[in-house]
Amino acid sequence: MTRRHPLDPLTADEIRATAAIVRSECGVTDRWRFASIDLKEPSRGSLSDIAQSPPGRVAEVVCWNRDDGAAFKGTLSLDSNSVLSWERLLPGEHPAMTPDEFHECDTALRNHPRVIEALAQRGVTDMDLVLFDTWAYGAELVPEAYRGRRIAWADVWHRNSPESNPYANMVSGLHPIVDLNTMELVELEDVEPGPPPHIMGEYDPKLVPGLKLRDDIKPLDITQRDGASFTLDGNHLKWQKWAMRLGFNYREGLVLHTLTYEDGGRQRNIAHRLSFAEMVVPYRDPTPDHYRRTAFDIGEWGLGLMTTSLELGCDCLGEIAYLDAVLFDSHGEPYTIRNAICIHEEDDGVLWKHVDERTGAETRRMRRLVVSFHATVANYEYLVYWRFYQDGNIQCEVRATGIMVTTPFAGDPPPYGTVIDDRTYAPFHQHFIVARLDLDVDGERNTVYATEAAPVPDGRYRIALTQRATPLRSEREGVQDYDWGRQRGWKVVNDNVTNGLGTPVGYKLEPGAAIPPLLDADSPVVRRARAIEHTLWVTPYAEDERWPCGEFPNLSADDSGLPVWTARDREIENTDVVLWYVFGINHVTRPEDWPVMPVDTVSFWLKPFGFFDRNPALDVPGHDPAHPDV
Ligand SMILES: [Cu+2]
Repeated sequence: MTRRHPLDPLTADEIRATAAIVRSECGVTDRWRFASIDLKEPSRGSLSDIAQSPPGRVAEVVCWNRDDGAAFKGTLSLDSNSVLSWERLLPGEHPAMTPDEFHECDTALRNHPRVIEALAQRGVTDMDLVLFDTWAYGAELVPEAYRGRRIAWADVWHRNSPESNPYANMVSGLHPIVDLNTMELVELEDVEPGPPPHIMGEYDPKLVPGLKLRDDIKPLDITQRDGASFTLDGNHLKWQKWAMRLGFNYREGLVLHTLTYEDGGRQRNIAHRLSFAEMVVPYRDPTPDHYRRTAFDIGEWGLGLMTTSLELGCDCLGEIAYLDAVLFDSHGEPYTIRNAICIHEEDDGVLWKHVDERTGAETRRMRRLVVSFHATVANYEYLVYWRFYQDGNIQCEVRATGIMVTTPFAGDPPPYGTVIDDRTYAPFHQHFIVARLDLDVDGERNTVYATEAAPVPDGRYRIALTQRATPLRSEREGVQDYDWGRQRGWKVVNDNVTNGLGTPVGYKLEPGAAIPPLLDADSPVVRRARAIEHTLWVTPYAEDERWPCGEFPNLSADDSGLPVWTARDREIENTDVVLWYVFGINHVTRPEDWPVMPVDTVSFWLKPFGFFDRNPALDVPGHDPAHPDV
């Protein structure tokens, strides 16, 4: 059996042991709930000699007492079964939402006489067809009487039939407000709706009237008769010259650790850790059904907890390796998400090519390694793909799909969305993702340079174009925005290491899918998510700085992450830098996104820039070396 590595996620036994320690040592009873149980990753220093002195296994836990709301964060040694720290959360800090509460809230509401009555008034009497979709809040929008409590609000949806799409029919104007600790309905907003629209919101072929499936598609098989070219040893993944360690946690989902590329016999460092640290989805519609609707899918709900099992032939084609993920429920019991992470290779067209008049064509096909996971956050799905290429490129792609939030309207359509069906519109919204990129280009000491095109205005031909690279020396300088006019990008450079040409080695962040907030700086959403106000932030590595909108965005009023850390204006030159890259989708909803959205795809790239001396993919063979006759 493969020996566990200090960065491997907690096992089911370790999750059980963590819950048992806090029960026996901290007075945690059955009335308590767990919002998180996670590995406290060992410090990078302690990873240097794990064979001689492996770092201890430490778990980090957030849990709270449902009786009085008191919430605590603890760290626990799994080697000595002891409590290392146990601290109460500050006022205003609330543990993240849990899937168990989502389900309990649904059960409480579907059995509540006032809710049953309100639905009956609207002609909805079969409660089996109703779905209650609980959302988290910003503190400022919680009705004053309930502030400080663990309050959530809900949408109500209903299915036309037992297997039809619940998100096809919003019960507009009906919004329960619930205390999640007591599951008490504290308020029921009930605004009389207009007449229901006649819409077709089904995507399951058997429910789509008159749908004829295409019959002109022949099989396309992906086969690798000798198997895949990667090896997976526990969580350690090797493919051609790339090597990395795969991690997974409740909040970020997939994490990539210790990413290296082999070059001339040397394992060269590129990144220490890559992950998604936050996702902020504000709906830009101030009407009663939507004004509260801002999701922090990572900080409030957890991309890991929302991760769904992948299926061969549908989600991934070819020779696939899967990794399961082990998570916890709110009672501290472990469970497994089967096939949570998919690893496979893909053909990606031409890698490089030239046709010489005399010698003919030299063409190389490109192969890429893809590491992916899919999260379903209620109506929406996020498909996350990290891709590694033979030329040293790294692409991070996100595909948004699933079902849009839609609402019926009476009279003129509201200006905050697109009409997508009979008297029904889909509100505009944005998906901001904050990628946390802890790069280590040939070592820890790196400097980020903003690079810009700099045309020379005078000169004989008025054609000169130069490139300007400005080092970002402090956190204030590290706050950067996308600039199309100057083709701004960011190069992460190790000034202490030069390539064969004598220039410092670097990797460049190419800013794909950068979107502006388009929000007033004083809006409650921005106050909770200052991180989305800029395209890039750069901080010096600090172990406890992981959550750009704060550790506890649930019911938050202010962003206690990036804006607070960077206010110190620490030096970021020639040090272990962390880049926080904000990208996403400004989702101007389309009729074609209904009733299920074809994927909306966005990505950014990390590309070697002087990391190598020349094209590192010259050594890619022109044909399959195992089958030269092919
Ligand atoms: Cu969207």
